[in-house]
Amino acid sequence: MSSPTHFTTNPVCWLFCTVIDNFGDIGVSWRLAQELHTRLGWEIYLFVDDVTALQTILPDAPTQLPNKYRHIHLRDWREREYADFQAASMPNIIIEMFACDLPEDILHLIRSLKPIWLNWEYLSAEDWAIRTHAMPSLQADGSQKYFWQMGFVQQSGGLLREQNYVNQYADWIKRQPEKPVSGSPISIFAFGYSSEIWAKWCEIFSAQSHPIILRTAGTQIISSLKNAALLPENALIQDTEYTLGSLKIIRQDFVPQEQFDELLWASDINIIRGEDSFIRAQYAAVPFLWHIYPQAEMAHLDKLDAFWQTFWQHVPNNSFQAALTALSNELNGASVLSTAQRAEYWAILLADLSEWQRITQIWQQYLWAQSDAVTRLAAWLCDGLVNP
Ligand code: TRH
Repeated sequence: MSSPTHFTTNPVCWLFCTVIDNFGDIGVSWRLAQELHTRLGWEIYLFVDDVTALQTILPDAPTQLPNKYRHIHLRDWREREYADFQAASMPNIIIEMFACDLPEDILHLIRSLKPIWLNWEYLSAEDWAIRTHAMPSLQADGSQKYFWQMGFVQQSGGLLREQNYVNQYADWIKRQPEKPVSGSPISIFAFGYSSEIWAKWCEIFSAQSHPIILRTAGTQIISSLKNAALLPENALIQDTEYTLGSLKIIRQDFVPQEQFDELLWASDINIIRGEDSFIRAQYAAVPFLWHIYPQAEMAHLDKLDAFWQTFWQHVPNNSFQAALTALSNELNGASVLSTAQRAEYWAILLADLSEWQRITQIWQQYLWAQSDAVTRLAAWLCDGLVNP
């Protein structure tokens, strides 16, 4: 793995984020900005094209740019068009989040200043992503851009994890009262994309002999249930709860990003989406299913497969594998189960939540045994200094 050869102390980093939709782009960018500042002491300029997305996950974020918020300089920009870098300190490092396209004056600046230039890529466990991690790519103008590939293995760019995450998690666990051995409802947190699957799965949940609480964040699951006529149009607008047989659906309002982990820690099952929520759910060591961001021509299915293959390489082969695979495939549009199969697979998982939890704990420990993405980035930059 080659790495760039020039770096200074107290670096200035410009980070560019395009909000394509939803909150994952800004969610990951904000976490990265915070980590680079608090851990490495870098001065960070976060260029963001949709400050309202930032406000959804951080309600006290400023509405007017430019601004400085929690030690991060926030600046306006538009992909390929312009970036407000007036009076900004010049960058030693430029990070494009998720292959966004920089405006010409920033490219001009890269040619003249020659900062370290990274493309911080979408999360993938696929082989090609691991192979291309930290590889340089020569641009037409002679500049060098490096790929940073987040991932689940030591050879990848790693995952974002705050230094105090493990302690915060342990403190929270300690503060929780003992759970009653039986009788309490199974609590599912679901934050997913629009899909017909939600109505089908809610029908299964509503027919269980055991009570289930489904907390759902965002608008897409509730809209999907209304489209399928499982919920009336006026449900979960004024009221926050709706009951269907054994299932109580609760509308979960958005919480600030720093409180998001607690939602995941407090559940018995998390069905999450995107990539930031997905990583946080894995750290929570609570049984999870991943509603992956759907891509054209079902390209997301390769990514999904690659993740589960990596997971099962590190978690002992388990009687849950078939049920989890079948339900994960159905959730993500790779297959359609019959009602009987769907009910049977859910019955397997719900019957032994402690076993499902045990395997997610093994996976959590596997991830925690590895260094996080910011530690890897710092080491990579340092290595460039020592071994030019
Ligand atoms: O919201 P997402 O599904 O969005 C993204 C984008 O669509 C993007 O274009 C796509 O490429 C990417 O997914 C894969 O992604 P995710 O990971 O679920 O991000 C949600 C963020 O919102 C995450 O940082 C957690 C945060 N959040 C809160 O802060 N509070 C909340 O209550 C909830 C539910 C989420």
